[in-house]
Amino acid sequence: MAELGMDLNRFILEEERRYPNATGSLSLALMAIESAAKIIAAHVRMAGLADILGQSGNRNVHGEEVQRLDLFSNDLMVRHLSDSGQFFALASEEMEEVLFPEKGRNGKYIIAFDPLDGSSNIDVNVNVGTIFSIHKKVKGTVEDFLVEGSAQIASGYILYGTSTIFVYTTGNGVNGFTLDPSVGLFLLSHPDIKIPKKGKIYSINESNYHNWDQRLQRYVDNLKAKGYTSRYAGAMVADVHRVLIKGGVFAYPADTKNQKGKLRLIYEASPMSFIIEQAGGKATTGNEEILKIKPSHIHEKTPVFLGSRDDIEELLLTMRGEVT
Ligand code: P6P
Repeated sequence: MAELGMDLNRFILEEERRYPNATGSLSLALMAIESAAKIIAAHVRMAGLADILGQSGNRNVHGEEVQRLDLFSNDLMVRHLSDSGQFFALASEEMEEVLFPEKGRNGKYIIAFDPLDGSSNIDVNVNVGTIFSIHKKVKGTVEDFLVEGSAQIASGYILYGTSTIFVYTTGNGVNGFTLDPSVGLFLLSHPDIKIPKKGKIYSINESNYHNWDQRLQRYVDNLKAKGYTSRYAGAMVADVHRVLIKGGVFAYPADTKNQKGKLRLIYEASPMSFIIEQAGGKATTGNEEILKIKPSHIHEKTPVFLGSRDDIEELLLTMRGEVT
């Protein structure tokens, strides 16, 4: 059993030892993400001083204004993941096409990531995060990304907040590691995370209320009547981490403005759903399990409802008209 304070690298290696046939490739893959995360954390902490605030003048595939720290974080992730040699292909929110790094030609894995999720929070010093999803390389083409989220080998996120926490799963539960900047190590702070069966928090952008399906409006109205409180940071990593720790529900639904919602499946919804389900929660589009969706392209969007089992089950009953 891992003890509190164990550093992430030792934890990764101890997990590897549980698999006699492990080659160490996944360990090296995770450690490459860890290294990039430490550097991103240092730059996020310095964002106000390092003159890398403000708009880069670029726009990403979704036409969204790209912050310079987004570009920096994406370039850093690409460099560390490529240099590790463990990844045959990289897909990123900030890159229109999949990248096949020269050094990764023998890589066993592929990785999809959002290098700096919630980047609109950068300039106002509110939480941002990095999200990653690791799959096996199969055909060695873009199609390797177009598989169900349930096939993920590992997924996780790094939340750059009051402290920096690295949360991940390889399908054997969820563990969280908090960065001790004085020694530059992620230390086990949240062993074997389990999401509360039911919460008292809902996290959704209510400015879209009038664009929602009326059954969703009814669900949220009922939560208020039951005394749930609203919390919304506008960064998926921060809002989902809160639900993971305290319970409740996070939602980014489809609406009349966004027919498929706003969040991207392979590098936002799918990795976060894997974490939530590994911690005992549920993740759905409102019609199907998120981890069962087979994407048709790497930037595909999906509605997202995830969180405590009882809360999501009640949401599903309401959306199906079985609860009024
Ligand atoms: P809205 C951040 O831009 C993001 O992609 C997610 O991190 C977050 O959950 C969502 O968009 C916030 O969107 O429309 O509420 O600002």
